[in-house]
Amino acid sequence: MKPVENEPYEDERTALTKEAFKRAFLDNLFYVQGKFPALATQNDYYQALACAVRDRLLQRWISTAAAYTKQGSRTVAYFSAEFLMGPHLGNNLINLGIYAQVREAIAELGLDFDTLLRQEEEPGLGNGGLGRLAACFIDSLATLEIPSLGYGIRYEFGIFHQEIVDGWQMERTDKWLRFGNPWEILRPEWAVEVRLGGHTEQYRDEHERLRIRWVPGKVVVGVPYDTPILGYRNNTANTLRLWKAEAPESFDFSTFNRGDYGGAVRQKVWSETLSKVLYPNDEQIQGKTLRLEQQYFFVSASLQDMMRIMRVQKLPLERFHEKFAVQLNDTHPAIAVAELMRLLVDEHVLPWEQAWDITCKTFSYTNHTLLPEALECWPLELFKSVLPRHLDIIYEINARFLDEVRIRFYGDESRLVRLSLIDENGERYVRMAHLACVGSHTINGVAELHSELLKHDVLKDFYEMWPHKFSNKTNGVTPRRWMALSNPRLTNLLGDAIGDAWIKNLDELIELEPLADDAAFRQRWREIKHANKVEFAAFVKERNGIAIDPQSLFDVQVKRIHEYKRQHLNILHVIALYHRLRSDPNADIQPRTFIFGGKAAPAYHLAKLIIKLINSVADVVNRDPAVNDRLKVVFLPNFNVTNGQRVYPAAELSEQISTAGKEASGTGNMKFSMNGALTIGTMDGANIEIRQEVGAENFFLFGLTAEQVAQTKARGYRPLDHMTPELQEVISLINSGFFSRGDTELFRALTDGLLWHDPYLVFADFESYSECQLQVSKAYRDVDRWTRMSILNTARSGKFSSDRTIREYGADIWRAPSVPVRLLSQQDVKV
Ligand code: Z15
Repeated sequence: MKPVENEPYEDERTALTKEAFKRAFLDNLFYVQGKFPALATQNDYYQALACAVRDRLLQRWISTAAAYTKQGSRTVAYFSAEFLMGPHLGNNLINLGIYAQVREAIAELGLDFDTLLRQEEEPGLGNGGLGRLAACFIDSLATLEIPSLGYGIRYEFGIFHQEIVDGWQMERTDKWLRFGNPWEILRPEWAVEVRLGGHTEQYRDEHERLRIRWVPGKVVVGVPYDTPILGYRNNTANTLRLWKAEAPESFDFSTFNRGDYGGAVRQKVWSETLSKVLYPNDEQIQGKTLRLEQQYFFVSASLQDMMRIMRVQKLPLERFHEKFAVQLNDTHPAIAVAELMRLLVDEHVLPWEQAWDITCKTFSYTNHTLLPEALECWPLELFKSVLPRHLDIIYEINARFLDEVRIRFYGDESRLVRLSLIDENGERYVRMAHLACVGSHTINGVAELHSELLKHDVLKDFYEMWPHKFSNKTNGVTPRRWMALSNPRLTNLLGDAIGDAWIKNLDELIELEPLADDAAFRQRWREIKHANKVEFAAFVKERNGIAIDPQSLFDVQVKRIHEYKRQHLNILHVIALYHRLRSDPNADIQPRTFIFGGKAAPAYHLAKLIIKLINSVADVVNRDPAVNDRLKVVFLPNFNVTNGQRVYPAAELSEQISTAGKEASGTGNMKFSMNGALTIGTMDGANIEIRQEVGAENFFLFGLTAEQVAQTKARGYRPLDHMTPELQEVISLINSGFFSRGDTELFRALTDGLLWHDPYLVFADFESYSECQLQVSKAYRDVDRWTRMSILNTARSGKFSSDRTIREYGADIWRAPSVPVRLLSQQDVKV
């Protein structure tokens, strides 16, 4: 097939007009779903609509493939164990620029567009910030027209579905593929084999060269499933390529021939477990063999796929690093360093030095956390049993690396111990962050403070070795999903006020600044926030059965539940307010609705107990007529991308209250701010940069700084030094069983932790937080002041577009020029 050089032709099938859409929709209902209206379900209608949109994606996808094949330029490969995409339909309509037309077309067919949108099960193939960042990045890569591939795992079950039963989190499996997935295309012709386990042996090849042969214990096949990723209103459709694990046919054949049918079936079942389920931990590793196998599986499949692309484009493997820039999203894909070495040295017989040069020029590593429990280390024996050849390769990388260290730092034995890829203090481990650092030409953190702490703390020795490798790339989020799609009322107002160039160039929001002083504009701004709150209140009523007052301040903390994020600090303050109101029924308190949402890792008992406490407080407060006209507490079950899209537009106060120095960046903080919520937050992660941008007077700051946290700990933190009478009342109320029907022990693990050994310094920050919350209430009562602050938050949030982040990666790390795409039609492509 060859693209023909002529002007684009509007295909009848893929035109963007309302009429073409209606036709396509009815066509798909008949020929794809095989239903007629009397029998069709809402899901059939959704599928029919999705397929109509998909045709438009495919046209852009083919056009993009043609442009990239012709240009042959550098391609970014984003390696990530997680892609938390959220629903595709609405986003694709936004990026095609046809959301309004399609909405009308569906309405004219007598259907409810929002009901159809709600049919889509979101692909929840990630845990939280890290997976969602990957999704924002591939959106921005496509919008900036940078050739790129996202590589990951097509988990059959994504992040679990959270239900709340009697206040406790319950997990249900996420059967997101139940009704099929219209956004993916299976590419069985590009399947690859991945080996695992077994042992290695030496042999001499036909040229009498000494080589290593890896005799695997088992083999799986990786089958790619592709999802086209559209840019915003351009012709680019990049690819998200996710691998499903299957059994190789030859394998069950041989077992079957030996008469062992049961064995063949077990082999098949085992193979498929590799891509069966996402590990539901955010920022804490479990050290399970299957997890290492998953990581290696997708990394090996992806590197082999990239080598196939080189072959197709007739490029020699010596130029791998010129063709591809690979970004490692945390250490989860860091085994890629050893795998690329294996492929180049063992399979393609390149000399070690040349292979190492290619490898180091290919990879870049992003670190996302400073928490010690999140730094991946694999027990040596486990590692060896899964990847015997890679362990030898890592030993060789390490030996050469430590030789370099020895010369650079003459006589510094302890530095060798600290830098080694193998941790030998007691049980031996492979340190994945060290492998990533040694095998990458750049290393970055995800916010200014985080990158500084990396250089001077966690990766200090690497920084002293290679200062030039380090840089900061502050995170961002896509304004397409997090504003244009999720906040249509705001998008309309912005369109009237400043046009819609901001969707592609978020810095243009600065044009709003003067309007903060325009009373009529402020009025419209408030009306929009209010309408969003009314809509959200209806949703809460439906989901939780709780009536919340849209006149009250909507105070929101949504994110994974973790002690370092300090949801317990928030709920302690809620209890303090409750106590104040019960002690003085006439206390003049700003009415508030406290909204919480987030999942706890299933084995993280304390996080689950925090959820139980929030729900227990909610049960008491919401039923108590003495306060429930002024205080409400809501725990929104199953916080995910879809629910995020509902909550950010309605939020007025954004809770970003992590212990300073613990939250690498945060990205929810950005979504709130661009949607006009004010932040109450610590000097942590990107909060610092948000405050810098929006102005200290438009941000509610409290708490210890990272430096003060470190000092407090160095001196020996004693929670009781920070006890106040009010805090004492709060803890006593919990321990008295007031929120647990008289059970005085239920929350003991939580309160004892806070009282005796709290690494997150909740008590140390409690007073500062309570005081700051008083300032929030005061500001809220000055309606014009608050509105002005809100407008300025949106106006000054331009920096936090992931387009800016990706431009920085592009300029400083990848050096992959953009390649604009000319739209082809079917007429342009001849077989
Ligand atoms: C995760 O979601 C993050 C870091 C991790 O190391 C893991 Cl395993 C998961 C988050 C950070 O906590 C958050 O601060 C950051 O904004 C996000 O990654 C994206 O960089």
